[in-house]
Amino acid sequence: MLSLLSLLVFFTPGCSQADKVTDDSAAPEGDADADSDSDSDSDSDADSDSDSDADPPEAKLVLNELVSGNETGATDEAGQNEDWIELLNIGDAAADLSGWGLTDALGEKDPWPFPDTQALNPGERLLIWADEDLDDGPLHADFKLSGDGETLSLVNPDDEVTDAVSFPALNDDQAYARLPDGEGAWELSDTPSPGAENK
Ligand SMILES: [Ca+2]
Ligand SMILES: [Ca+2]
Ligand SMILES: [Ca+2]
Ligand SMILES: [Ca+2]
Repeated sequence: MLSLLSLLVFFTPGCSQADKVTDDSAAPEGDADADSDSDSDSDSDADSDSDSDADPPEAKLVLNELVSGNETGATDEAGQNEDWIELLNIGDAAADLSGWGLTDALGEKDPWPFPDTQALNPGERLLIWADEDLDDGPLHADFKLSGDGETLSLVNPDDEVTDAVSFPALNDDQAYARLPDGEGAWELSDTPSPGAENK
C-alpha cells in the first residue's frame, strides 16, 4: 500500500513546464549589444542586396527526360505507346514557346515548332510525343526518337540551341533523365516519370 502511494506521487505531473516559462522570460541579456552591431553592418550590405534584387525573373527551359522505346508506358490521345520528351521550366518566369522548336536533325531540316499559344509556367512540365502523328494533337512532333540513340536539340526563335542531349541506346521502357530533376546530369533511369519529377 505504501509503495503504490509512492508510485502515484512519482507519476503525478509536476509543474516543470511552468517553471521553464518563468526561467526563459527572466533572461533579458545582451540586447543592447546586438543592436549596435547590426547597425554598423547594414550600411555595407545595402548595395549588394539591391543589385541581386534587380535581376528580372527569367524563364529557363530545359530538356528533362525522354523515352525512345515506349512499350508499356504512357499512352497518347490515340491510346498508343509512343516515344516522348519531357520539357521543364526551371526559371522563375513563365516561358512563351511561340517560335521555339525541337529537332533530332539539327541543320538538316527545320525544327518541329511548338504550338504558337503554348506557354509553360515556372516549375511546369510539358510532354511532347515524338511519334510523327501530327493529326493526334498539337503536341506531336514530326520525328521519332531512335532506340539506338541520337541528339535532340531545343531551339529558340533565333535558331539558337539552348539545350541539347545526345542520348545513348536505351532499352524498351528505359528513360534518360536529368537527375536530380531539372538541374542534374543525364542518367539512365528504369523509372520513367512522364509529366512528373524525375526519379
Ligand atoms: Ca523510338
Ligand atoms: Ca500517336
Ligand atoms: Ca529520330
Ligand atoms: Ca519526369
